[in-house]
This record gives sequence, C-alpha cells and structure tokens, in this order.
Amino acid sequence: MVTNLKSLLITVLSLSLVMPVFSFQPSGRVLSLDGIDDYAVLSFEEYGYLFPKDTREFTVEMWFYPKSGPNHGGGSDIILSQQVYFGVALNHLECRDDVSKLCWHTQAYLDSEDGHGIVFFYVPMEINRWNYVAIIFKDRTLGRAYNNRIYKFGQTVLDRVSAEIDERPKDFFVGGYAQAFFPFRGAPPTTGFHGEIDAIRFSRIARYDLPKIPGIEEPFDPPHRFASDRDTVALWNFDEPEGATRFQDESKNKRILIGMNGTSVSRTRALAVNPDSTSLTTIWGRIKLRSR
Ligand SMILES: [Ca+2]
Ligand SMILES: [Ca+2]
Repeated sequence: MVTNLKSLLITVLSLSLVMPVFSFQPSGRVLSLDGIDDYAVLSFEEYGYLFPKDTREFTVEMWFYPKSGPNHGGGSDIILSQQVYFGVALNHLECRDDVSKLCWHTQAYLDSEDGHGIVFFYVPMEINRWNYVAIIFKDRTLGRAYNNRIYKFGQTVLDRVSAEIDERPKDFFVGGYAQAFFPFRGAPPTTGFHGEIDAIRFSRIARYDLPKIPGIEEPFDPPHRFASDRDTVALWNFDEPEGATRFQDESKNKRILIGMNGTSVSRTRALAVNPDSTSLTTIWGRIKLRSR
C-alpha cells in the first residue's frame, strides 16, 4: 500500500514536471495587438453598455496569449474594459507568486440598492502561453476560473452589474484605449495589451458552477470553443479573413467591434503547447478516482 502510494506520488510528480500545465489551440484566427497603439472599440453612443441594467448574473470569458507585460511601474495593460475590466499587471505584491509571472487583473463595477462598488482581484498567470480566464457572478457571489482551476470569493453586498459608470470611458475597448483616454490623470499609467486574443464571450448567466466553499480552488475544464446561445450577450471569435478590421459579434446583438491603428485579425503566431499533453485537470481527476 505504502509502495503503491509512493509510486502514485512519483507518477503524479513526474507528470506535473514533464507535462505542460495546459494545452490549447486557437479556433480559426486571432485578434493580434501590438501593445503600442492597437485597440478595438464599440462606441457607447451606438451600443450602450454590454450588460443591461439589473443584470444580476453574468460570465465574461476569454482565451488570450500575452507576449509581454507592462513596461512601466504600476497600472496594467488593458485587455478589455467597460463594466468589466481585464488587464495584465506586473507581478507585484498582489499576486504573491513567482516574480517571472504576470498577473491577470480583473475589476467589475457592481451595484446594490444603496450604491456602487468595484470588486477586483489578481491571479498569477503565464506569459507566452494561451490562457483561459473567466469572471463569474451570481447570487451576490463572485468567482473566477483561470485555465484548469475555478475559485469562489466570499459573498458581497452588491447584487447586480452597474450600468452607471461615471469616472471612466464608457465605450467598450479591447486591447487598449483611444489616445484621449490614456493615461488617466492621477492614475497609474495604463497601456495597451501586446499579444493575441482568440475569442471573448459575454453571457447573462453564470455558465459554470462555483466551488461550494469559498477560498479553495477546484479543478475546472474550460471550453476550448465558444458558441452563441440565447444567453450570449456578445461573442467575438475573431475568425474573419486575415487583415479584417471589423469583428463580427456572433450573438443576436450584432455589436461590431472596430479595429483601430492597424488592429486586425491574423493567423496565430503564438507557439502551441504540445496538443497531445494531458492537462492537470485530468491528473487531478485520476487522483480522485483512485483514492475512492
Ligand atoms: Ca478565433
Ligand atoms: Ca498599430
């Protein structure tokens, strides 16, 4: 029994060492961003907020590949921004992890009967690799998924998405801001994202069950492809022909993102991680199965 356990442990350890943590191949093409002046935009005047007033449940998820991190102190490289903000930050105290990594930085503007609030979190993440991220909100509870793990935060007093954001650009931006918006006065510098985005999906439901207990990560199997259904609020797969600068929304809302300053769709130039590898989720699954 002891020997079996020891050999299982050795197997698990060697699998973890040898195998890449995660494997992913983008669907079709990707949105390519130079980190200098590239961005895509949905004008607020034309489209308003992505989530309507009184949205009490949502998921925002994305596959992306960062090629570098912010080259300044503080602030973060913007990946997307409006009611929800995704960015890439340097690995400061927030992440409390290996300094070679970046941080995935997320904020969400939420409301209650009595007021507004911003919730935010940081997660250590990998550079030069495809990463899946999701923010999930339901029953006043926030969760996040990062690659093959899912996590629940404690409950908040805020119960819906804010549809009144005063202090920042109201347009929906991907990959950077229009020149007029950065840097914000008095705020840490914010710059553009350098890398690729395979797909972004906004949904008006919590698409994934969060762990029962807050504060403990559980295994998660992220979807490798996003499809549109009745609960999809916006879906950009960036699978247009190479060089396209208008990005179709595959949801019924048909919000067309416009690429600026050379922002376009291309074939991925990112190296794929060994597609035959087994993910950590599978390894964890095996451990669970054997210990029953
Ligand atoms: Ca794609
Ligand atoms: Ca450019």
